[in-house]
Amino acid sequence: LITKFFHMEKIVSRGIIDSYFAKLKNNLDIDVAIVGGGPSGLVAAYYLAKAGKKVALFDRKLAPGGGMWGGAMMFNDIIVQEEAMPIVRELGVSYRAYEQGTYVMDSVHTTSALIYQATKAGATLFNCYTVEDVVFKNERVAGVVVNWAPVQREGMHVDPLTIMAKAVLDGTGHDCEVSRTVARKNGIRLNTPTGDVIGERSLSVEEGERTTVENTKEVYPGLYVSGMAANGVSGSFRMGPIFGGMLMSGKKTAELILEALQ
Ligand code: 48F
Repeated sequence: LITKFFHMEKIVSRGIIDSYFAKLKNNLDIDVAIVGGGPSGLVAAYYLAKAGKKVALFDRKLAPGGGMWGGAMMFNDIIVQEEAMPIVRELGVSYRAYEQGTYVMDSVHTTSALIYQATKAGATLFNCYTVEDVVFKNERVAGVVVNWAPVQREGMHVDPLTIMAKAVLDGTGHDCEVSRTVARKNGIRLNTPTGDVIGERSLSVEEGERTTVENTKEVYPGLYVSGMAANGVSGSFRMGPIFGGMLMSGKKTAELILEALQ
């Protein structure tokens, strides 16, 4: 019995290390690197993986899902409008019709469904990773520079690694972290009215929802924005706990990237 348990411990450790490093090696050169596992990033990951692309999603949190887990003020329900319901239905999320073409769903159920469907479609999820920079090649964004989130949080001086990708998606939410990093480099102009990250405006539901989808685009060769990052980059409104725009933005990004990769 003692021998059996001794061997089990070795198998557990070796199994995890073998599997994890094979997964990491298999994702060093991919089609799409998604930064941020909020609703828009997860939906983009789902549609890109479903279309057969090699997709990895990086999120600095232990539990990806971004700002959707907590609903509003930790009241764990969200609202989605009719326009986005085809996505909700495709992802198999349970919902209840509410008023005037809106639907209510449990935020924890919805977030976990998005994570499940994205990974089941074939996207690989790397949690506890911070994307601290991008790789530049031939005047294009050509990959992401990654480090352990705790390394960054502790301020440790540890160099990162790189993941090469044909397209990079900034789905980092309100902070627009990847786009800000790119815009800071000398001589770079983003595809926005000022050439820079403009920063989000105050809350306006209809306006914010509409512009989230409109602002979903390639902001620099190889770099796309979705969700709240799309609105932050282009200077549009936030919208609070209505999530249809986030889902539609994720789907639109996937379509734009698929078109570009063809
Ligand atoms: O903010 P977030 O949920 O992204 P989103 O898809 O959705 C926005 C809504 O949740 C909500 C809203 C709708 O009413 O306004 O805010 O735009 O998720 C962003 C994710 O990105 C991760 C972060 O941990 C979060 O899970 N993230 C941010 N910066 C980095 C990052 C980074 N540099 N590296 C890795 N992950």
